[in-house]
Amino acid sequence: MRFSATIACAATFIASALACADAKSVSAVAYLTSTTTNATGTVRFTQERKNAPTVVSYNITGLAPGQHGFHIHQFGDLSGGCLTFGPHFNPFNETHGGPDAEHRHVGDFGNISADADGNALFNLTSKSIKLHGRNSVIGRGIVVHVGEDDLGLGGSPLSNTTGNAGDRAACGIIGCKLYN
Ligand SMILES: [Cu+2]
Repeated sequence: MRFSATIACAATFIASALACADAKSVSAVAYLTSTTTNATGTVRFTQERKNAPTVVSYNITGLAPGQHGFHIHQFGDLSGGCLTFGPHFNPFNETHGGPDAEHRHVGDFGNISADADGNALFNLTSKSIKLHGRNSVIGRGIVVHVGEDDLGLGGSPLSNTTGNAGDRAACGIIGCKLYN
């Protein structure tokens, strides 16, 4: 009984993963949490077809007012909290930059702006974020930082890797959405 339940669970998981990967329109969602700040929120991604831009919408609360670095990081590994999300997602081995820079990590969103109540709510479109293919961001992590990303212009060694955005305020794993 236990064995067959395990098989059924594995089969369901594989079927779900294939459905997510094969759908023409792919949607993903990340729920951001934190063990060190009050920040929480949701980031949603939709790519209508393989070469279409990806629409990203986020609704994050509990931030300090002002600018916060916002990136896709390489891993969706919460075993050590946000710290085990690793560096920025950078499949083309580029230097860190702003969202419109020529040289940038795929995961470089730049900054999000929290209002006086600590809320950050926005929609954007990205040509570099993919939900299809080998550089899909599904399974990777998204992080909002305590500090502002200098977009690679800060003139320090960290500027070219992290943008000096400071500690990780909240993070979430980018997973297949329940219904596409
Ligand atoms: Cu980051």
